Amino acid sequence: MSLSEMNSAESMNEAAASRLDELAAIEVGRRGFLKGASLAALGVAAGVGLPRAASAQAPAAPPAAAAPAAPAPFNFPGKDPGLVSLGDNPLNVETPAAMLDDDTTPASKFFIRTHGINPEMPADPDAWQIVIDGEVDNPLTITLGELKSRYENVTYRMVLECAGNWRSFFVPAASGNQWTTGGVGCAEWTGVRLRDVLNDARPKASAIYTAHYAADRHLSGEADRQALSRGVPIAKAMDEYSLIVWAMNGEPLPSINGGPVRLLYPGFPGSASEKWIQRIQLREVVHDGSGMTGLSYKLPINPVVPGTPAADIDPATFAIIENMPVKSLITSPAHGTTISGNRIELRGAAWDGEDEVASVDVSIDGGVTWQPVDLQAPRNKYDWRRWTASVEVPAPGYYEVRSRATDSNGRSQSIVPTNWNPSGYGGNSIRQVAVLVTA
Ligand SMILES: Nc1nc2c(c(=O)[nH]1)N[C@H]1C(S)=C(S)[C@@H](COP(=O)(O)O)O[C@H]1N2
Ligand SMILES: [Mo]
Repeated sequence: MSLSEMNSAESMNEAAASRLDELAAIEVGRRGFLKGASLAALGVAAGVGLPRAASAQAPAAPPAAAAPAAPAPFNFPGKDPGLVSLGDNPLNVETPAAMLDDDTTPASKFFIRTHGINPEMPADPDAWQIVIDGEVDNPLTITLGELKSRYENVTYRMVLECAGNWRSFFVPAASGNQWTTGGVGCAEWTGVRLRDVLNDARPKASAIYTAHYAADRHLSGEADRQALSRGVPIAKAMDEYSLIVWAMNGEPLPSINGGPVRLLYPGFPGSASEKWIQRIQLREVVHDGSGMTGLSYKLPINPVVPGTPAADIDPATFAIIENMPVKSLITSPAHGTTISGNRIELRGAAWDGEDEVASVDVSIDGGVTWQPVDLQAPRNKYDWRRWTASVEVPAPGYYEVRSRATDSNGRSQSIVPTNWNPSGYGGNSIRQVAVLVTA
């Protein structure tokens, strides 16, 4: 064997080991749900709990000498211990793809994104007050109890997704919480249309933007500083799906997800959906609160060189994100599952911002060939579309299964992370799960 042959044989073995390592990492790393002894039989090191194990773009980490402990179970009242915390202060928690397998995401599995010091649930939620003021002829103060009884109550199942979801796949790394794919959920939200309430306040013609103020405090503890105070164009506030909500899946909205009452602007970055809402001011200018300035929640108008420091970028060359990109996930089987037989039964979800999911395709050969899935109808606009597919595998072995959604405008998910930006917003590159098929 020549030296070059030896080298390539060696690197192939290394690659195979890393791939299987990724499988093992997920199988035993996340709370030890070991599915079978087959990987151990293959001599795969267990428990390399890489948070980025699902990233095909990131180089796989070399096998660890000693298996690190599995991440501690997430411990929060009402939340599933299988959620993965990205940080405690502020608290940010994501949902592994295999835990997004329910048609409607239960509150217990719904991700958490906070910026500051979170308020507690008041003793009497219905006494919670919301002020509508600013560019209106009739400023209002309304309690949650009045909201419930005065306006038509509506329920829609809609996706809420953090603009930084998928951030961890950017190369070079973008700054912020390293969300993999779990900064998203799709729940049934009950509330009233924001426009019904705003119309009672009689917006002036000069009102072009909302400004949201909430009960959470800035991490600094400074009393007047908002943890997050974003807004949306008035047209979005007047959209029939823009809501003030107090219930999630028919239950009172959990405090950590904004209870007793929050805004919900589906299709927009999650940050617009202010939790613990206390005041909605209408403004004659684009709001400039916390999370509206600099490069926050903005994307480059023209592509920037990956790795450009934020300090070197003029915010005027970036635009506020108003539409989330099309995405899909495989929610079953879990990444790293071993199955037997000659078919892989897949389940997943696909969703979009302001546009609609038109089709989803899956591939087991790295995108050489694709086949369509069975796509369920959305219940309403902004709902995700659940899908299933039964994929035949030609032979036992190792497979990476990918899904790719395409929207009504013909836009699809990117092959690799694209439109790099320092804060890592807007990533929607094709994801995959690894599956080991035994005879
Ligand atoms: N008051 C307040 N509202 C907020 C936030 C916050 O930190 N404070 N985070 C926002 C962001 S960035 C997102 S993605 C969503 C997350 O909602 P969730 O925690 O219910 O999943 O809430 C938004 N609303
Ligand atoms: Mo977010």
